Amino acid sequence: MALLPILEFPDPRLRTKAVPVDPARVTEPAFQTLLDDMFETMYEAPGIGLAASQVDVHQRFMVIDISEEKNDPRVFINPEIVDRAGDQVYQEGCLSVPGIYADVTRSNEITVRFVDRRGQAQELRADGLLAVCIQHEMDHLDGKLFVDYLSPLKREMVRKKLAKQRRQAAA
Ligand code: QAP
Ligand code: CO
Repeated sequence: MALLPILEFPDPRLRTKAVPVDPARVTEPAFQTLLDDMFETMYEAPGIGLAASQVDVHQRFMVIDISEEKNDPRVFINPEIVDRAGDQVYQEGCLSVPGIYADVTRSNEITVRFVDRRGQAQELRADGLLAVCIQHEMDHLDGKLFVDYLSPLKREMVRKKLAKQRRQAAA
């Protein structure tokens, strides 16, 4: 197991559009180890979701665990939203944008098709926080960040705040 470095905004690599995972590769040891390393990295942060894009792997998958007890690990490979209903507003954060939180409007209820870590096709109806988290992580796979929903001025303020945080951490 290993902790993976997380890319941070405004790193241009976070803008990469991820390519689909070959489902035949999912059960290979190298891919399974990568999943375990992503869970370890997410739990250590601590976070509730981590997309492969955030650890500089530009393939379409992510890990999520929204449980309090950190005992409900979920893997979504090649996720696709096939149905959505309603809207909800949630104050989001992101491991790639540390210390920044902002309200984002997303679908309240989604149906997502994906491949699980055993390589099996699945369909899941999700709402509430899980639905928010799936949509947030899927945005990463398309090179999109939650701060992209803010005005350009607010996004610029976020960039400056992160640069200042980094300067102070280095000093
Ligand atoms: C995405 O985000 C998410 O700023 C996952 O200093 C967020 O795990 C989905 C984190 C909200 C739904 C709702 C953020 C940790 C973790 C920080 C995360 C920080 C330390 C964010
Ligand atoms: Co994120």
